Amino acid sequence: MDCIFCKIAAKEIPARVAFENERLIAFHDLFPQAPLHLLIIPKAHYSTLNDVPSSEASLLGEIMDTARQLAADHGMAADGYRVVMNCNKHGGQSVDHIHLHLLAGRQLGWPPG
Ligand code: DGP
Repeated sequence: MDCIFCKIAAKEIPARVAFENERLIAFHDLFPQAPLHLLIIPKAHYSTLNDVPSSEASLLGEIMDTARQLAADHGMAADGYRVVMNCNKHGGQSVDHIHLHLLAGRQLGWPPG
């Protein structure tokens, strides 16, 4: 499959990996929008959030829990952080493999553009 994030998960293309287990991998975004900008992805390919069956809700929970843990590991929990998963065109999704953005380390604006 010609998916850049599958290739990162398979170590076929390099990334700055921050965390990995059997189901997930987290790595630094190539175009960081904050001092800490990680992407947490499942190793299994799901194109968008719409494609994740409810039977895999625990995987979504694990992605969120990993983001929380990584924020804490980087000393960002108390000051705070943002988690975002874009979906399809109106959501601004540009890579068709689900990924949770973890942004931290500066005051983030709201609402997003
Ligand atoms: P989104 O717009 O939500 O689909 O975010 C995709 C993010 O992926 C974007 O912030 C840039 C990042 N990205 C795109 N290609 C690569 C890559 O090859 N390596 C890494 N580390 N990040 C990438």
